[in-house]
Amino acid sequence: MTQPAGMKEKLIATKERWATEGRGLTGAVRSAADRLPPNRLPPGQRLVSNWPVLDLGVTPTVAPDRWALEIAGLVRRPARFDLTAFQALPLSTMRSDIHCVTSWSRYDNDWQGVSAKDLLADVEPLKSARFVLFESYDGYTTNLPLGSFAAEDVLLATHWQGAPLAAEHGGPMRVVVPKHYFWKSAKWVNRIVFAAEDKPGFWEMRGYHNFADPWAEERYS
Ligand SMILES: Nc1nc2c(c(=O)[nH]1)N[C@H]1C(S)=C(S)[C@@H](COP(=O)(O)O)O[C@H]1N2
Ligand SMILES: [Mo]
Repeated sequence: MTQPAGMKEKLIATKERWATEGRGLTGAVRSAADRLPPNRLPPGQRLVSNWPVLDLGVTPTVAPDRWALEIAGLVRRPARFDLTAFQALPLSTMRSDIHCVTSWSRYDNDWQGVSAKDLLADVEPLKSARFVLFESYDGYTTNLPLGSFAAEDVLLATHWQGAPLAAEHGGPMRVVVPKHYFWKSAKWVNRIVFAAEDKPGFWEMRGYHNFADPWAEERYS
């Protein structure tokens, strides 16, 4: 996708300003019980039925035969999966909600792909691995504690609502981490690095919360 010069910088500057202003914060004080169902919608969020596209304004095109997922760092078995090898991993189906920090949420997304649990069983993180960093084809990065990545509901998704994931939503493969704001769900992932130390990603370096729990309204740092 092409865009006017400076658009990407403008978009980044706007989101940095939102972080400084605390845009969208309700200030509601919530108990731990408030975070559980039936409070399915996190504070300050509104429900949408469409699926907005949010990224740095550039959709990287990756030909399926050039696509690869590299697993690096503190794992017993570092790996490089091409699409065929990746799709030979066990297939999982999951339904989850999306919560974007720009205040929209979308319920009941049906995903298909490889569960983080199955990937972890394949590469075996070492005891010293505590954090993961996702690196994408557009240069985007985001970080998570290994525990968040290892959660039951985390998926390396190739399909949405029964069809291959559209390029603008991260196809051929994106990560889906439902318990965190959606910027933690990296699109077009091509490398996952396991490390002992945490390393802030693109938005985490620009005023956004390092952990990003929507029910605790961890929007900004
Ligand atoms: N590679 C990559 N992944 C990314 C982003 C990005 O710019 N590049 N944006 C993040 C943000 S801020 C959000 S809200 C979601 C948006 O995903 P969607 O466009 O499928 O709604 O992707 C996240 N993953
Ligand atoms: Mo976002």
